[in-house]
Order: sequence, then C-alpha cells, then structure tokens
Amino acid sequence: MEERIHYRACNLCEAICGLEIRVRGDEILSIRGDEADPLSRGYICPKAVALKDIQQDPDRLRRPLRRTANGWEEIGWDAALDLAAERLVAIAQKYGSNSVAAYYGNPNVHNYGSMTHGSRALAPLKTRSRYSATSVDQLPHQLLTYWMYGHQLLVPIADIDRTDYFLVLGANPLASNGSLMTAPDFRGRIKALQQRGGRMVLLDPRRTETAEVADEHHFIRPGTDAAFLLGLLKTIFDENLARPGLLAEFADGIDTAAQAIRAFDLGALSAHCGIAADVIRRIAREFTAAPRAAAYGRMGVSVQRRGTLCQWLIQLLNIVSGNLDREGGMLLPMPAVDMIESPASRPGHFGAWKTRVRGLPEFAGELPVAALAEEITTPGEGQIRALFTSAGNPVLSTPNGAQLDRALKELEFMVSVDIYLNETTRHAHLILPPTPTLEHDHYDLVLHGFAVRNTARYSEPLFPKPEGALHDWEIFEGVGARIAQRLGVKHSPSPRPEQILDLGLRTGPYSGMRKHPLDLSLAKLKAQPSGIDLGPLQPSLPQRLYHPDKRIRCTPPELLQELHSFGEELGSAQGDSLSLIGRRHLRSNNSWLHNSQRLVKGPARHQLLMHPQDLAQRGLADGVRVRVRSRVGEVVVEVASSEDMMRGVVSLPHGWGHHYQDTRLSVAREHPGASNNDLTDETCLDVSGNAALNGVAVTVEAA
Ligand SMILES: Nc1nc2c(c(=O)[nH]1)N[C@H]1C(S)=C(S)[C@@H](COP(=O)(O)OP(=O)(O)OC[C@H]3O[C@@H](n4cnc5c(=O)[nH]c(N)nc54)[C@H](O)[C@@H]3O)O[C@H]1N2
Ligand SMILES: Nc1nc2c(c(=O)[nH]1)N[C@H]1C(S)=C(S)[C@@H](COP(=O)(O)OP(=O)(O)OC[C@H]3O[C@@H](n4cnc5c(=O)[nH]c(N)nc54)[C@H](O)[C@@H]3O)O[C@H]1N2
Ligand code: SF4
Ligand SMILES: [Mo]
Repeated sequence: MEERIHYRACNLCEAICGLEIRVRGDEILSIRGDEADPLSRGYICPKAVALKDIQQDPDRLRRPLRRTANGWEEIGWDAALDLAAERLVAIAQKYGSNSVAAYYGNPNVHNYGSMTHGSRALAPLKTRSRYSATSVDQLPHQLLTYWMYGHQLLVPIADIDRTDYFLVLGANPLASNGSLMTAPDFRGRIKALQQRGGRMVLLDPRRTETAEVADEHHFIRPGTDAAFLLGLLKTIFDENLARPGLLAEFADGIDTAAQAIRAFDLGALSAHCGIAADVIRRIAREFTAAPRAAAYGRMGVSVQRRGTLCQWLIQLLNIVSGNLDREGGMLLPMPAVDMIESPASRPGHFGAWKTRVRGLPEFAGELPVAALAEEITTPGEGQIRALFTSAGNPVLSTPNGAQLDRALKELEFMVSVDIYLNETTRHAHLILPPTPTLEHDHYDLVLHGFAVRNTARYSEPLFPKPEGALHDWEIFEGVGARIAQRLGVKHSPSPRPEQILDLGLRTGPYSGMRKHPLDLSLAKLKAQPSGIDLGPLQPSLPQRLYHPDKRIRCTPPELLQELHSFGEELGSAQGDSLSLIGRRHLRSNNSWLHNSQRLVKGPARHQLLMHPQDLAQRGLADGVRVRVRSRVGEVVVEVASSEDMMRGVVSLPHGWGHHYQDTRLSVAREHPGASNNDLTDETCLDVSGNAALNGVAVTVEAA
C-alpha cells in the first residue's frame, strides 16, 4: 500500500502545532512537526504522538454503552439517542427544565464540531443549569474583558515575538505550551526575545521549567499576587511613571484607580507577597522604561481567591504603561473567523441569575461548577436530577471532586459524550462515544483568536469515519433534534461544521466581501494544508472595543469593592498551615492522557513536592508516603523533596486519582496517583465564581 503524508493541527493543547503525519493504509508511521506551518514552524512536543495512542487505544469506546443490572451493554446509535432524549425530556417535564444540567469540559474548545454544535444538544430544553471547565480556568479573564472592553472574548494577547520586557505571573508555558497565548515553541520565542536584548521576569511559588529560561524568577506566596501588582502600580503612580499615551483618549477611570491604589502601603504589600519593596520598585521602573513591555498572568493568578482582581491589575499595568494595543505589548488577534462578529456571539452578562443553593452568580449563561454537587444533593424546586456531560471529567478536575463523585450517584439519569469510561463517565447511565480527532476534520475556531500571530489552517480527516460511528457534532444534533421532537418545539436542522466555517471565512476579516486581497474561503484553506500566514498582530483600538461608546472602562465598580476587601485582608495572620498549589507536566494533559503507555512511562510524576526544610521540620524523609489534609478531605501520596519549592508551599498536580476500579482505563489505573481536587475547597471562590484551586491550606504528616 502506498505511503501518504497528511498535514493537520494537533488539538491536544492551545499551542495548535502543525503536524506532518506519515501513514500507510490505516497505519500511522510517524508524527513530526510541520516545518511549513506559519505559527509552529516545525515545533511539536512529546504529546503529539499520543494522537496515535488515542486512535489505537483498545480502551477507547467505539459504540454507545448502556448501564444495566449486569454491567455495560453495547447498543445501537438510534436506540442510544432515543434513550438520551426520552429520559432527559421525562425528567425536565417532571421537575422543570433546570433539573437537567450540562457540563462541558476542556476538549470541546479543541474540537470544532463541539464549538459549532455543542450547545444544540440541550438547547430545546432551555435549562439554566449550565456548567463548564471555564469556572475552574479562565473565567476571570472573560468577566474582566467583558467589563473593561465590552466582550468576553476581547482578551489582549502578549506580542511576545516583538516585546522587550515580558512579565509573567503564574504560568508555566514550558510545560503547558501556553494558555490564552497560543505560542508554539515558547522556548524558541523567549530565546529570540533574549537575543534581541529583552528580558523575561517570572513570579511563581515554584522554580519551574519556565523559571529556568527566565532572566529573573521570584518566589511569591500563593494567592498574594494582587499585593505585588498593587506594589508595581503604586510605584508607577507615586513616581509619575504612567505613560498611557493615546490610550488616555479613550480610557475612562484611570484616575479613580490610581487614587485607590496609591492609598496602599508598599511595606505592607511587600510583606504580604514576600517580595522585597526594592525589587517591586525596580520591576515597576524597568517595565515602564522598556520601549515595549507585556504583562501576562495565567492559571497561577486565574484560579486563586483574587483571580479577577489580579487580571484587572495586569490589564491596568499594560494600560498605564501604554502597552495595550501597542506592537510588542498586548494586542488583539484578528482571526480569519471572527467569533466576536458572528451572529451567535454573546458579549457576556454577569449575575443575571444565581445558583439556587448558594446564590452564586452566572456569567454569560454559565454557573460556577463549584456549586454543581450541592445543586444535585440539596432537595427543593430546581434540584438537578439529570446531567449531560461532554468531554469533561469533573470528578478529577473540579474542587472537592470526591463530593461530586458521591453526588453523581444520586442522579436519576446521566449521559456522557466521551471517548473513555473514566472517573466521571462511570456514573453515566449512557455513554455516547464520538469519533476521535483523526477521524474528523478540524479548524481552531477559538484558539486562532488567542494566538501571538494571525494564521489560519484547516485539517481534513486523516481516516474516514468508521461504519456506524458519529462525530461529536452529529451526537449533539441527534440528541437536540430528538428532544425538540418530543417537546413538540421547532429545531431547524443546522448546517454542517464545514459550512459554518466556510461562511465564517467568506464573511470574515480576510474575505473578498470585506475587500481583502486574500479572499479567504474554505477551498483556499484546503489548498494550503500547512496553513496560511496572516501576519503579525496589529493595533486595533478603539475601533474593536465592544462597548457602544468605544471607550475602555478601566475601573469597574465591582473591582474597587474587591480592592477594598483585599486591603482588609492585608497583614492578617497567615497561620502555620502549608499552601497547596498545582503543577502541569509536559507529558500529561489534565486528567485524560494517562492511558497512553508512552506518556506515563518513566519516573512517577504525581508526587507531592515539598521543600527539604519543610520535610525536616515534620520529621519526614524524601519518598515516604504522606497524608495531606485540607478542610474538605485528605489524600495519601508519596512526597518528593524539592529545593525548587518555596518554603511553606507544596505542589501536587491535578488530573490524577485513577484508583477507581470500575473505569476502563487499564494503563492509567496502573499509575493512580492522588487527586489534587480531593483537597481543593468548593467554598473558596474568586469574585467571578471561579474556583480558587491554588493556595489551599493543607497539613502534611506521615501516612
Ligand atoms: N486542582 C486543579 N484542578 C484543575 C486545574 C488545575 O490547574 N488545578 N486545571 C483546570 C483546567 S485549566 C481545566 S481546563 C480543567 C479540565 O477539566 P475537564 O475538562 O473536566 O477535564 P479533562 O481532564 O480535560 O477531561 C477531558 C475529558 O474529555 C474526554 N475527551 C477527550 N477528547 C474528546 C473528544 O474529542 N470528544 C469527547 N466527547 N470527549 C473527549 C476525555 O476522555 C475526558 O473525559 O481542569 C481544571 N482543574
Ligand atoms: N502538558 C500540559 N499542557 C497543558 C495542560 C496540561 O495539563 N498539561 N493543560 C492545558 C490547560 S487546560 C491549561 S488552562 C493551560 C494552563 O497553562 P499555564 O497556566 O501555563 O500552566 P500551569 O502549569 O497551571 O501554570 C500555573 C503556574 O502558576 C504557579 N502558581 C500557583 N499558584 C500561584 C500563585 O498564587 N501565584 C503565582 N504567581 N503563581 C502560582 C504554579 O506553580 C504554575 O507554575 O495548560 C494547557 N496545557
Ligand atoms: S505543544 Fe504538544 S500537545 Fe500542544 S499542540 Fe503542540 S504538539 Fe500538540
Ligand atoms: Mo484549562
């Protein structure tokens, strides 16, 4: 059989690297980086070959499974989709539509059919019980950009290919390959920055892989970044270093912010975060003196108690230094399909309704997932009785996962669209497995919008859809149509994903309709499978602001309130517990790549990392098993001594805890580890409703 070469995007993480895959028949011979890809330029990481493992994994589900008294039974697609619709409708009719909930996990964002059709599955039910991984991730960014710029997707991206000074808080792109910053080959890009004489400064409670390549790394106490950022801004205002330039013409409220920030005491801020006042002053001066600078913060500052406050202070820093909308600063990408301009685009709304039990605010129609368990277990009108999950594993990925694990047992019906029978889907009554990535086409509808360079790329399917299989989007359509039919409501059939994509391209910023010389269309993208370069990011403000008055709201009132309550917390006693943070590893991906032998082999990576003096203080030795306790639970795990940890801080990766015996994950079960989220606290939230997964108070003792 003849060998062929297939080009496509890797959809495992936000770096969206271009791949060159050699195949003969249905055999994958090799997976390499595609040198011709204008964004990734040949870079890939070790996870790319896991696409082959997923494709071939005997544990991956291929047919719908129904739970019976005698265990799992394979059923046909028609019967499965009918059953899903019948049960969901019956429960909605009996208890009301909000009794049917949905949870959408991270891979939906990396799956184009889920982006075009995901919401259609339950749309006819009109439930308000919608949850996703957003509220354990980037919710603060979306809420803040909605408040300041008018639309939840107007997230400015660091122009790292042209900046001179890159200030990073709580991100580890050398392991994660970047987030809300699609930047494949981060290491190469930082090397280029250093070669042009630029600097990268990192704040992280662990000396990470990224700290190794940074010019400067500072330990920071978990959850205290707001103090550091306030220190920077206070210095800038006190020393008259603010230079917003043209931004001042359309930015409102800088003075109000300046006044509130100047009232803080630098000594108190420095004591709180553990970074010396002269270091804070120096970084403020360097940041404002750099011709082009960018400040960026990710998971370490998104999933903590002051996530939205931190993201606000980061935006302010970029604005007052004149770096927002500047080349080499922070810019808005201009993707070929502009989701912001699409008719389905939703700018956002906050607190329009609240969760039933704790009164937590919705954002853009979604509720904080930290409330899901209590909404299932607390009786009363609106109690959740049925759950639809798609590409999510909230038992391992959301705070107090053990509590959610118990709650899921109480559901009258649960249906999961997923390729694995894992810690979460084992609770389902019905599992609907879609085709894996290599069997469908792909376009990154979301991630081109967060990339450090404008590019576009369409991937054909590598393998044809097997007989009797369905894509994610076909499952969503199938469920939605059947629900609508049972309810007797209108549900016009949707165009296919590639028709939606083609329309988006032909009406988008690079379309002939908009008089762009490239005149992009799906046919044009298909002709260039390595992708098309659309050039570096460009300034675009104030035109692209979504507020009707085209002005930036620099000081949302909710954040002045947050600032005030943060001020009251300054100087409060810290207690003697340890502070728990998470960790990502290059060879792992949240909870679901641990069934690839190739990726999990080698030394264990799920240990609790702890500073040697913290170990010694407790009479513990490197390698022993320890019991880690928090308010909500405890886990037992091996401890590893590490000089790279800040004193008083311990680190445990999330996504482990594969000890449940009723899953179908034969490799992952051999490497169980312990779940970080059996320790994280569902009551510890940011003002946005995002979970504070970092900075959890724990104790550690011999097991
Ligand atoms: N303590 C702590 N917790 C965290 C984090 C942390 O840093 N610390 N990080 C948080 C973050 S950023 C995120 S994004 C969440 C992730 O949280 P989740 O999205 O809930 O969890 P994942 O581990 O990504 O699980 C993905 C699921 O999708 C399935 N899947 C994979 N590909 C496909 C596909 O093509 N189609 C379908 N239908 N299913 C598929 C997998 O089998 C798996 O069940 O975890 C969060 N949890
Ligand atoms: N290999 C791999 N790649 C991934 C993933 C994966 O699981 N594995 N997950 C993907 C997903 S869903 C996402 S959202 C991205 C996340 O991408 P990143 O945010 O870059 O990844 P993290 O490793 O979570 O980085 C967070 C860093 O914050 C630090 N930190 C913890 N608490 C604090 C704090 O209070 N303050 C400060 N300043 N720092 C703190 C941690 O030590 C850690 O180094 O990665 C994506 N890429
Ligand atoms: S960094 Fe690795 S996992 Fe992420 S897209 Fe690139 S090859 Fe795939
Ligand atoms: Mo994430």
